[in-house]
This record gives sequence, C-alpha cells and structure tokens, in this order.
Amino acid sequence: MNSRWITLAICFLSFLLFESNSVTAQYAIGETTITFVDASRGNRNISCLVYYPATSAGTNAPIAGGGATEFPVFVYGHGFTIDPGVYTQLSNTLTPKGYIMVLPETETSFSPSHGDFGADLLFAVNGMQAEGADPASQFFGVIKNKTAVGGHSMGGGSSFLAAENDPPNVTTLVNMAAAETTPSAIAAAANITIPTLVIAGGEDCVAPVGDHQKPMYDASAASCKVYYEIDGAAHCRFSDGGATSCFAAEGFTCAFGWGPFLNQADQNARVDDVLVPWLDYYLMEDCDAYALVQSALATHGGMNSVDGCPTPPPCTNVSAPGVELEVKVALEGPFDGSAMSTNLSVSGLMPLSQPYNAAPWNYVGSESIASYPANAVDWVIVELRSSRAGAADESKAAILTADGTVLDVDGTPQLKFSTVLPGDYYVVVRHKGHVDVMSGQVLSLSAAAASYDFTSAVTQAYGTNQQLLIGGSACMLAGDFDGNGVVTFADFNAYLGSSSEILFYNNWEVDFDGHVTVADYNLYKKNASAIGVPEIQL
Ligand SMILES: [Ca+2]
Ligand SMILES: [Ca+2]
Repeated sequence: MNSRWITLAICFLSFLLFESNSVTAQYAIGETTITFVDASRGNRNISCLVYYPATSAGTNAPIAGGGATEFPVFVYGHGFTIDPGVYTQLSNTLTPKGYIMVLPETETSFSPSHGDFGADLLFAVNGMQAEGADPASQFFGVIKNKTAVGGHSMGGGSSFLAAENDPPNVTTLVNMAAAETTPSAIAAAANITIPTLVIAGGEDCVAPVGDHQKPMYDASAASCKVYYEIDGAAHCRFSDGGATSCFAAEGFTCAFGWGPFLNQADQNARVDDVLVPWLDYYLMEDCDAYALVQSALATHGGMNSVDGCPTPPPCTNVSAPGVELEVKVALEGPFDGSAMSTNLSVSGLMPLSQPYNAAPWNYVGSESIASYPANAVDWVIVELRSSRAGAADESKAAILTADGTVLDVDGTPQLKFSTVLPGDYYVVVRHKGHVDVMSGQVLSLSAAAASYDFTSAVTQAYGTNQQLLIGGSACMLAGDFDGNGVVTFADFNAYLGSSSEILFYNNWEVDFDGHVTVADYNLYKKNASAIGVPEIQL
C-alpha cells in the first residue's frame, strides 16, 4: 500500500465513524419466477428466479412499499453448470436493502451458448422494465429505471456481452470472477462505456485473473471502471457455497500451487464491502455511497485499480430541493359547464389570506395575496406526498381560477414547493366544501414544472367515482361541508347551522353565489354518501 492509499485509508476510516448509510430500509425477501418470452429468438423462454423487497418473506408475498416505492434491479448470470439458486448470499444482502435480484435459469447445461446467455441477461433487464409498466404485473409501478447487469464466471463473461454497446436500460456492469466467453467478453468490453466494477479472486485457479478479468478490465472503455482483486478469494466462493459442480472442478484444478484461500463468509463479506456501496451509488443514487467504495478499496489490500471514477466528494450533483407543478382542477359547486364562478373574488368575499388554518385542515401556511389575481375562484390546498397514504411532504395554499388553473400566490401557474427534493410524488388537492382528490398516477417532479390536469378525465383522481363529469370537465364533488372527505349527515348539520346567511364565505357556501341557500343544500343532497378515498380523509 503506497502512502497515498494509507492517507486515503486514514481519511476514510475517520469519515466512516460519522457516516451512516442513507439506504436504511430493511425489507423481507419475496420470491417468484418470471418467464420472459423473446419473440426475436423463436419465442425463447427465459425463466428467471426473482427475489424482491416484500412485506413478508415467501413466495409471491406482497411487494413492499405499497406500490409507491420504486426498486432498482440487478440481473445476475450464473456460472457454468451452476444452479442460479446458489447465489443467495447476494439476494440475502441486497434484497433487504431494496434491490430486486433477477437470475435467469437458462443455459445451465454442459454446452451453454454464451451469446444466448448474454442476450438473456439483457432481455431480463428490459423485461423487468416492461413489468414495471404493465398494469397486470405484480411489479407494476415499482421498477426503478436503474439496472445493474452482472454475473459470476460464465455469467460474468456473458454480462459483458449483455452490456456491449451500452444498451439503454443498463446503468452499471458488475461481475465476479468473470470468465472469457465465445464470443469474446474481452472484445465486448471495448464497446462498453457504462461504469464497470470487475471483482476478481487473487486465488482464482479456474478463471485466473491474468487471462480473464484483468484483460476484460484493461479492454473496457468504461468512463469509470474499478478492478477489485480480493486477496485469497477463490473462484467458486463467489456463490453462497452451494455451487457443487464448481467446487468439484475447482478442487481438481487447484490442488497444487494455489492458496491460502479466504473462507466463504470472509470472501462474501469482502465482495459486499465494495459491491453494496457501488450499487447504492449507481442504482439507489446515494451520493455518499461512493466514498464507501473508495474506503473499502483502500482498506482491503489486493490489486485494485480505479480509472476515471469520481473522486471525493462525489456529491456535487446532489439534487437541490425545490420542485414545480402546474395543476388544473375544477369544483362542481361553482362550475357552470364551461368555467367556475368568480363571484367570491368579484364581490370581495374571498379572504386575502389562506383560510385553511382551522380544523380539520389545521394548515399553518402564511400564504396571502395583496389583491385577487384575474378570475380568482377560491383558495385550495395542494399537497405533495411521496406515498399515497403518507403525510404530506409539503403543502401549499394556492388560488384556483375560473378555467381550473391553480396559481401560486406569486400569480404564476407554477406552484413552487421549496423544501422537497426532486422525485416522485402524488398530488392531493383539497377544497373546503368539496371532496378532496389525489392524483391517479405518481408524478416525477423536478425544478422544471410538470403538469397534472384533474379535469381531463374523472379517472385522473385516484379511486372510483371521486369526480363527476360536467360539460366535458371532471369536477371535484360538492357537499363535504365539514371537510373530512366523506359526505354525510354531519355535513347537512353544518349547512343547517348557517342556512339563509347572506354574503357569506364558508365551507357550506359551495356554489359561490355568496349566499347559503337551498341550492347549496341540493349540491350536498345529490352527493350525500359520497366517500373520498381513505388517503384524503381527515
Ligand atoms: Ca363531511
Ligand atoms: Ca350558495
């Protein structure tokens, strides 16, 4: 270890004392099998073992996250004649952290096609993305568009074939004791520029580093590549210890001149020390994790090379908080089939400060306006949530206008949420007197404004019958006078307590003519027993 590495090691060891891995989720391991069918290769069946983050352990257990969390995928190819089920050291480590492991079960014979196996790995990468987009799949909506492809031995070599020419859905290439293939993995490496981690065993007598992993690494055109050769690591111990056929061959090949060897547990742990933060960095987008890769490389001896990779601090690309959203929504009460009434602002009844600072909203925001924007209808609350049932990550009071456009208090249609990080959010719109709505889809929000239009279809609101169509526009349901998300007799009582008030601004004045009359009651009555989805109820 040269002095530079010693300095780095000391630096990172002290850093580690204060660093906690931000990927803290721990999930149970669900298992299933998926068979992808590749029509371009004669309807070839590619059966895969799949280990995924689940709410409880077991076969086909419900996926974790309630449909609101996206998980990255690691597609991993088995070694020559090795059962794909003996890599549980990887799934047992990675799946609880939120990774989906996918292991193709093809090409397990004594005469495998490396080319087909590489194509199978890539097909599984794209197949999982398709599952994420398929409403009929158990993985609908939960597949992150970040995937690692890799493998062990023959599967490692084949992973170079899969990643050749940087296919669009492959984020990083990671393999262990990769063996040269036909066609050549070494040749394919020259056509790969995605970040690549080559893990090798210093005592690998089956696929010795000088003939296999080192030439692959040297040939790689990756923008960031790491060669991690673990002292004492042997070929077959890159499995969970169950690779029986591999161990038989290894025992014969390595009888003389090799060793001493790391034991199974230590070898697996050395792999994890670099593999886990590498995947956390590239697939979980945990910026801090790259420093852990470097500290592990510096701490563990062996022959390591790093080329072109980020140097600390690697987090200059950390997302700044702040997202923008444009939203359109319509209220049944004041909507005449083409626009909403602006009577509350025209007659000066609409307050100049947000009115949701009372129960059941208890929203404490200080939004106010000096004067009404053109065509102001009323105040609404817009919430962003990272999960459907969770609390709001950030809320804003904003001004609904006659055509459904919601304005920020600065008068522009870009609602500015200043504290949340760019990411995926559900949108909730609340209005006193109407049943609140939540977006049917999750939205990817960033500093560049995205838009969501609740009025374009009833189904833009999550759940069944959460809006009604008037003159071609989907509208929020009137009559929830107490704002709790369901229309019941309690709302009628709220109305009854103030019927016949004139020039009035309150929840039960819901057609916005400024008077509490039978017209408001009739809106309640037609929607009586409407039930908002549980996620919006207060
Ligand atoms: Ca109610
Ligand atoms: Ca009225």
